[in-house]
Amino acid sequence: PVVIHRADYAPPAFLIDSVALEFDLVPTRTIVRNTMRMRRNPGAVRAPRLELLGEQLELVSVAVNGAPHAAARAHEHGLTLDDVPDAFELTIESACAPAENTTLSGLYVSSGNFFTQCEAEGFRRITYFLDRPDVMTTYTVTLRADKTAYPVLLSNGNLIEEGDLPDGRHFAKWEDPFKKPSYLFALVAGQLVALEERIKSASGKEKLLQVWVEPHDLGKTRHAMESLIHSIRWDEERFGLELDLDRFMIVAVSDFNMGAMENKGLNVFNTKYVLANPETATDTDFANIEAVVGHEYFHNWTGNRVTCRDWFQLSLKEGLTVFRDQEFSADMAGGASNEAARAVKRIEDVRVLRQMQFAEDSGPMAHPVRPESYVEINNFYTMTVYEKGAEVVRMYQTLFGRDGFRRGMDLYFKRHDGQAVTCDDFRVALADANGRDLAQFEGWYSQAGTPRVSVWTNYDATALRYTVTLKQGYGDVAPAARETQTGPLLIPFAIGLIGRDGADMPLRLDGESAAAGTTRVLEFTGTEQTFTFVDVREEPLPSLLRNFSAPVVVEYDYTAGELAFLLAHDSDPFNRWEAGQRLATRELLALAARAAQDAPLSLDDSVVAAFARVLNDETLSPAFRELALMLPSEAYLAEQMAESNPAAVHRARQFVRKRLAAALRDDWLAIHERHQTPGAYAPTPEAAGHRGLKNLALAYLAELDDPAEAVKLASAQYAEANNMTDRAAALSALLAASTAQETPAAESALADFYRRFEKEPLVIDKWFALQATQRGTAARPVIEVVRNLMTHPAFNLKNPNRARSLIFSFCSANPAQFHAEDGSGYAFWAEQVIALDALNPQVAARLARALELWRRYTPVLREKMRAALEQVAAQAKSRDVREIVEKALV
Ligand code: HT7
Ligand code: ZN
Repeated sequence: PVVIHRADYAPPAFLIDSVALEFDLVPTRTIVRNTMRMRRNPGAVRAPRLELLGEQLELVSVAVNGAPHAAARAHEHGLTLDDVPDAFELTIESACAPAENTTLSGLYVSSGNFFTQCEAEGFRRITYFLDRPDVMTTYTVTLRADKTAYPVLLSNGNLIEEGDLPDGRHFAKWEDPFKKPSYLFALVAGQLVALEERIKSASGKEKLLQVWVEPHDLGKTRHAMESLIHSIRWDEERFGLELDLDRFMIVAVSDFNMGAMENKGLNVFNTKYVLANPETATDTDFANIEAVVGHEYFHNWTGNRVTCRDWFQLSLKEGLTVFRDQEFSADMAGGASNEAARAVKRIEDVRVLRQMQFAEDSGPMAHPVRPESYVEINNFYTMTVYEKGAEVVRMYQTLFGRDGFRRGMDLYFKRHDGQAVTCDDFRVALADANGRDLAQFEGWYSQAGTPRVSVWTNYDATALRYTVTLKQGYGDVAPAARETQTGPLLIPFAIGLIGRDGADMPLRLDGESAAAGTTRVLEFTGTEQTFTFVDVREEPLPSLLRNFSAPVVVEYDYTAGELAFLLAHDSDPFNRWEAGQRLATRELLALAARAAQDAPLSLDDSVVAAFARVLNDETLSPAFRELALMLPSEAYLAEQMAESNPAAVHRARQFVRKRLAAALRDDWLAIHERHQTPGAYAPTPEAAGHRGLKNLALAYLAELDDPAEAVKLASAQYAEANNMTDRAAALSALLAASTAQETPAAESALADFYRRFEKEPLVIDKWFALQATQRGTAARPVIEVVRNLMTHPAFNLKNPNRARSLIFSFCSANPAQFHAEDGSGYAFWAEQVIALDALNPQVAARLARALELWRRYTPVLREKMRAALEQVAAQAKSRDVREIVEKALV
């Protein structure tokens, strides 16, 4: 394979001063006329010829300064032009076939409408171009299409002209005043309607906001619009950043590879992250919509105004923008000062990071936040680039505080607005604005793998000194990742010390004149370093890495009693939750080891009691209690085992769930009753917290050996629900209960759910996903259900949301069933990766990753996984899938 290396970066040989694009939109054959004003780049080595990138295009004509150009040669990867002057106008006509484009990259048709997706390298499927992010130019776009079939014609920027053409056609001309890279280009054409709002931005300028959807979805756009307005206000207030265009559009499309795309002024969204009403969307959907609308809007400054020099710098925009959307959601949930509400969001984010990014970091796809090489860039839109990248940005804020972080952001924009820059430029701006040398911090961008911090403590009762010794290193990683690990990192390590009364102690480090604060951020820079606290009146219990101040694993030998104490008392809500997770993880891993040996399982009463205390602690928010009582996921637990054994983990986790269900039965019943949310549905964090805890109670009750009571409650909740959160939770509980005892209630609720929501694709996705993630029985393994559902008339492999709802849900979110010992899950996976590969390589490659940690499993599973991977390696055609399976098999 061709490997692209970061070290090989060279500036472009030519620049484009402006581009005019004209589209004659026809599904089977769209003609694109592209006129570029080009010149040689004075900052680059003189190139012998002009190389433009292009894929899947039919070249029609080429003209230089208006005259046909004979020295032009089209090939598989683009167009080569010899004999070009130093500055010239280049006009290229080409054709593409949007209706046949199942890759959903470039120009394609979805539900009869036209859409584009250009990030990362889709623009070259639309026209020949210097399709790289450091070539920025201004675009004028003319769209022509049949007026009846495509009444709405949209592109980036401002609408400057529109009108009718002969033969029932019409046109619209758009101009984007801002220079942008080609990956931010977009067009949309079709039968769409918009919810509109006019607002004034901070400086008093009028802005038109639109959310475009298919006509039957107009009633589901209000929440997205409100989320957009909140995002605009938040960026003005928190970062002083204003919307720069007169018009900002969001368009929803049902066929989409990812969540959404931040094209300048014309964001294109997966319908999943736009459409919501109480009947069709859950609390999680509402929260995700707010987060994704925010994320894409925030890209307008962090990504669009300041963009990436090359794709190795992807985290420059993605890590920073994820951090910004996380802070936005935290502020929306709890404001700047409600630490408990902010902690709930923090816990949710860290859960995702630890479950997904830590796993990625331990496997064959491990890479630094700023990767060194790739075969297919689409494979590097990863948890590491996004989520670990966000943690890296968060650490600047932890080190410098909110004000220091803001100073750094201001300087970053002052220096780099309108430029394509690097992660180093960002780091240097943050350092300079705060008068710091952050050279060591570069390691966070260049080193792969999850750092481990081992902690030792010692209390000297005579001298009243408490020492904390930290040692950093990495666990086992692939050799390629180990090579990147060059030296110690600067780790902001937040710590508190808790006294016997459960209260935080005031903290004074050796050498300081007085105590200050109860949480301190230690700057841990050496391989091993000791920090000494003085005036420590009694031996404290350390609260380590408060608020998860760095993306590391902390190793410290807490006793079960100490964890229970932290769970009851830590003033840091994140660490309170963390103590419960550590306690649960420890018990679950011990039980999984026993389950693997078919030994009997038991759980100490003290563990149950520790969880019962949190569950019934009314001073804690329902949302926090829900998170505290949620056990670590099966995937996370399997990953912690020396040899991953999904069946043993499942048995252990189910054992604990059943034990908690039975021991706390009365509490669960009381909670289910007490946390009802009568009246009209509102997706506020508070109401969502009540529903979350209530539905967790229902899920536990469904684990009882005799689930009759749960079935009764769930059936009533299913029938009476006025919102999707409660209805879906009830259906899920019915499915869980039917594992213990076949119940007609589950089957009839499933059938009812389908009938009710047949016309709502996003809800039917839930219907598929619920069945793919169910527990299954020996008599009816889930693979049978899934194979059967593949033949359902509503199943469609070409629609990524539908493929994800059934295939990905089974392969990635149902480990115990997917990893069946007979290898049936792997055979299914291989078939689907190969089938998807022929349609949509990006989606196929995502599915391919479900087996990448194969070496970590028990020998029986490992061998079957290897065989499946080899089968895919032998048959896959795309660069996308090949990169994943070949790296996995190395
Ligand atoms: N910047 C976008 C990333 C993206 C993408 C989006 C849709 C389809 C394919 C895509 N490839 C990459 C989304 C974001 O992070 O905001
Ligand atoms: Zn993004």
